[in-house]
Amino acid sequence: MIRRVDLRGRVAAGEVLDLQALQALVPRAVFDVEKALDVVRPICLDVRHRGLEAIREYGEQFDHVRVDDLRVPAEALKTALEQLDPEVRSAFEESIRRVREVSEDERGADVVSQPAPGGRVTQRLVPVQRVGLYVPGGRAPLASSVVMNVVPAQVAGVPSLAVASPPQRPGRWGGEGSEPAFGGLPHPTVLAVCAMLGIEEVYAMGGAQAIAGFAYGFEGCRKVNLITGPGNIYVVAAKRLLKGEVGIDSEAGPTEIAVLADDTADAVHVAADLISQAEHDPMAASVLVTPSETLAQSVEKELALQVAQTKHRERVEEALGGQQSAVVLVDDLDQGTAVVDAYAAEHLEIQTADAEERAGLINNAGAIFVGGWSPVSLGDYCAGSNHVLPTAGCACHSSGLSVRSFLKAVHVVNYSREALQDVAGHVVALANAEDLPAHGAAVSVRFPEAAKDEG
Ligand code: HSO
Ligand code: ZN
Repeated sequence: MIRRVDLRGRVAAGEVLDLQALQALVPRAVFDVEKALDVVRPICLDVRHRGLEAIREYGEQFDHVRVDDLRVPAEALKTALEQLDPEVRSAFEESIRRVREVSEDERGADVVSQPAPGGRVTQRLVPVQRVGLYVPGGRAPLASSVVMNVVPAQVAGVPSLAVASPPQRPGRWGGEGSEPAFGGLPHPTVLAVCAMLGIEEVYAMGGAQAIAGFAYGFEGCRKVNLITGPGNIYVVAAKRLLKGEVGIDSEAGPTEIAVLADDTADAVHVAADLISQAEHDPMAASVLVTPSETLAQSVEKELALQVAQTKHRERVEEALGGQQSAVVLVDDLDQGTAVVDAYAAEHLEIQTADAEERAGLINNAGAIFVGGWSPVSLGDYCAGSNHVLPTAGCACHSSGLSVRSFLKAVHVVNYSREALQDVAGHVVALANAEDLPAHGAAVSVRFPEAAKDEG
């Protein structure tokens, strides 16, 4: 069901596999954003010109439900919260509490430096003023993504937050007509979590049209400065297309889990973790990297047993059987570490005897889960860490969502007369070296006495 890649003896000791070499061995799922750009370009243009009516029409076409008023009424948010299962509500409360605590610890403060007497540079952290948060509503309604987007934005101090999530067809969840009140609205759990977090501005819109709606604004919705949150390939393509018009977080493709494990790992647990992320998407990647033939065999056996029992079996089988998933056998843990570091997984679990030290050797991963008691599922919901993370190797250059994603750093420069005079000669010299004498003049004009002295 899951293929094997045997690197034993194939990579010379000490040789480091680069990303390209590894991509050939464990290729990522095909997620052709370029192609999707062609699909979303006319949609975004249309939304730009026709606004609300265009968003309605695309919603009807893609979400199969006509929504006249995209803005979710306050009453619906209230009802969704009242109807939320109390057990689920208290779980969300704990999830929110943990993510909030981590975000607050990470908020950071302004930094004041004085590189010369009387010369001050302050780095002020300023929240983005208006943010649009996208919550997907496709295969599974990821209400936990509301927490992961909203809480860090609130802790950053973003004053204006709007949420978009696709409208659901009536009766989509639990049989025809079972939730008639929610037809044409985002999933009730998504609405309930918005209500828990005090979000009042929620729109029943999804796909590329929602991203364009946020980017350009439309009747009843002001344009936002930044759009964050995961979505399907059309959402990702629209974000890529409109980047610049608005800010975006990193692109999120199909989910990925890599597990680096040795003989001390529990095969039952490792298999369960690989299946947990495969459950998201037939294109999800589950990769085990180990020097232990024994563990590899036990995990393969366990996968067969657990997959047979799992609810979304078809999806999981497709993900595990895809070229993007593999059991990779390596000569030793050091080679395994180089392999997972080059792969730069969205989620990396390290289940080895020396897990904590080994985690310190990793540079590239969206998030690292250390030891046997920190599974990815914990991070998906309740670790306090964020689950909106870079996929597709983007962990080499990007970070997951955090309070920092919603803050901009502004340098505030404040020099005294004396401090400017002290450095004036250097500014003039550098300006002349770049043949930009007016730059130098803007400083020297302030010190006519000095020019006279020299003359
Ligand atoms: N593992 C997903 C996030 C998620 N899992 C939401 C369950 N709900 C991407 O990191
Ligand atoms: Zn997940």
